[in-house]
Amino acid sequence: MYTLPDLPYNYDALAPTISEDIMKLHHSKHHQTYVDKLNAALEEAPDLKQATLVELLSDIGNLPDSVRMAIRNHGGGHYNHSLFWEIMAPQAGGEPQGKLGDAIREKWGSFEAFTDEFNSKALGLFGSGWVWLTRDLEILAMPNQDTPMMEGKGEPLMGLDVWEHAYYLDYKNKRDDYIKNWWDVVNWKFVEQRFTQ
Ligand code: MN3
Repeated sequence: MYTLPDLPYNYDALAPTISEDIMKLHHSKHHQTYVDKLNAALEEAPDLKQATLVELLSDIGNLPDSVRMAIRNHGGGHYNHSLFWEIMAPQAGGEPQGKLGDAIREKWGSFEAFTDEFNSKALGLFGSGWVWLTRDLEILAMPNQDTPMMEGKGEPLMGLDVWEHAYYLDYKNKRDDYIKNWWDVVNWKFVEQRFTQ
């Protein structure tokens, strides 16, 4: 059975970028629901309990019809949010250093050019979804709880939740302000570890 992971910091730690109210609701209600519905889906298909979540999401097309959509949405939701909490931290932000920083500057020319492309894909995503940075340094906007794993692109390095539940209490309809401010809480040390491991 899957369980809700603890946040690696307090609910108020990311304020004012993301308020305590949003973090509580997002983690203890939204994420908990993904966990509960993923577990319920696996009760319907107990053979799948032996597989890891990464295996399930990477092979989404071959799952039984009866549970494929539930695992796509709620398994994706559980994976994505578990990662999201880890790639953020208080007193974070800035520019990535080390190999990841070098690779980003090599591909985009500057860190700013990288964030410009990421922000414009986040702003342009219609409805609910995520913007991902893949292991191959591709920026992908994907709907709902879809992940690059579902396209054979491996576990993402990082991603931004642009569902309204992630920002609406603080930012209302101003998704652009949420996206711009979010960079202040990106935990580049953690993302760099994912890149080099
Ligand atoms: Mn969310």
